[in-house]
Amino acid sequence: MPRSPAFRVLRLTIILFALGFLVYKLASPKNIDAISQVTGYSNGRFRESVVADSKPAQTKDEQPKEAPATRPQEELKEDKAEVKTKESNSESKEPASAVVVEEATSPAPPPFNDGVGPTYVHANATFVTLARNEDIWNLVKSIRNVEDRFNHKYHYDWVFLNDAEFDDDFKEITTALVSGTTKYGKIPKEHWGFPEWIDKERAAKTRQEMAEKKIIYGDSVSYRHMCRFESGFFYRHPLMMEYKYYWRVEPDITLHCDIDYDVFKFMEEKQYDYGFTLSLYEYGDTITTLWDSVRKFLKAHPEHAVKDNLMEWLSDDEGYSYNRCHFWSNFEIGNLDFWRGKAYSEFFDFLDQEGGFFYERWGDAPVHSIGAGLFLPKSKVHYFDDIGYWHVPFTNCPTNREDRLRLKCSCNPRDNFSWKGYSCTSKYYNVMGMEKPSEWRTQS
Ligand SMILES: Nc1nc2c(ncn2[C@@H]2O[C@H](COP(=O)(O)OP(=O)(O)OP(=O)(O)O)[C@@H](O)[C@H]2O)c(=O)[nH]1
Ligand SMILES: [Mg+2]
Repeated sequence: MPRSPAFRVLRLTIILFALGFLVYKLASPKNIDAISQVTGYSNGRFRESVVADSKPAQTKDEQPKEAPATRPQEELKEDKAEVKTKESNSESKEPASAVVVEEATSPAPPPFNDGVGPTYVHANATFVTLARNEDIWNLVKSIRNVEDRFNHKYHYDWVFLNDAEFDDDFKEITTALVSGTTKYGKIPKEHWGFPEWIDKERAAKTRQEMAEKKIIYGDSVSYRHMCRFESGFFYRHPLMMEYKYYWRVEPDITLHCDIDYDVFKFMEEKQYDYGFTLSLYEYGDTITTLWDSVRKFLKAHPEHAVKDNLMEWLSDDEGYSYNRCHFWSNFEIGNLDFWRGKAYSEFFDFLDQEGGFFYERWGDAPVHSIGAGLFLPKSKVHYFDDIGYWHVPFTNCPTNREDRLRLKCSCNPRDNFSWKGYSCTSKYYNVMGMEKPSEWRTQS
């Protein structure tokens, strides 16, 4: 359809106006920015240069020390209020679970941090254990007890002795458990065997008779070597020669209470030479002639029996006979120099010649007890009422409740053997002239 010239002019004008408006809109700064963000291109330069030109993120150190002077006071007040709120949140409004998580994820404390410091002056002391390789799993229990209740704070050494070579397993396990240095020694043949003067046939006959009488360990050769070694040789093994004090530990014992002081330094400071936890009467059939030999020795060496000794504890008739009281030697804390001294050395050599370790079954407990009881003043022998101790079948449990609670004891005071009729501890208190702990009667 033909159009008039006026209509054509109007249509052209409208198109030009619409195009002009579109160009104006697209050319506004806002749209240029939007386009550059999408394309990465802006004002003829790639966005990298835009980023490089922009101010880098502020680090903590670069933060302005003071608020700009131009900032309104209200704004500053608001900031301070926000900090305060955060602080008070962390102090009092933090949920309890957050605190627990923080504790659980904090690094573990260094080992032995409750122990003595590097400048602590130790006593010259060691633990000592006689054991076979196969004793290892009964022994770990003892070591764990001693470490947990005492030695994790002090790290005293531990000497292990054996009539055979210790195997690698024994050494690795015990070294891992002991917090001090461990040492392993083989017992020389002369200290573990029949001495040349022993009539082996007579010894075998004794064993046979004791087996028939069902005397415990009566038929055992190795038990006799053990008793002889503990009586006269453990303290002169080369590994023991560098020490002054020892604590004997056997497999399968329990320590019932914390020991909150250094027992070796205690022995040193108080000048004690022998410490025990349990005492009792020896099995008579194992020591039939022991006291006869003791009397023979005392007659030959009257100079060795000291004044104010424990003869009254060992004998009820001024030395005529032995009442069989002895300290139970599976636990001992003592001074090695006493065993190495002239009196006890001569005493042991005499008994060894007598042959009772093999012709009877003399135990190291009565031999040690008679030696300590006669050649030490009684003031040098100490009863550790506070050391909770168990070796099958007897328990020493601190007598007074106050001590049991303070030392976190796990023993039942009713099991305390020390005030029972078959114990010699009550007699020890009488002979020492000491007052018994207040609760002793309730445990007798
Ligand atoms: N190397 C070695 N050690 C031994 C031998 N016999 C015993 N022992 C150790 O000597 C100590 C005393 O032996 P035990 O068998 O405990 O004797 P006991 O305490 O009288 O008797 P138990 O009631 O059995 O404990 C322990 O430390 C034993 O590990 C042995 O033949 N060789
Ligand atoms: Mg034992």
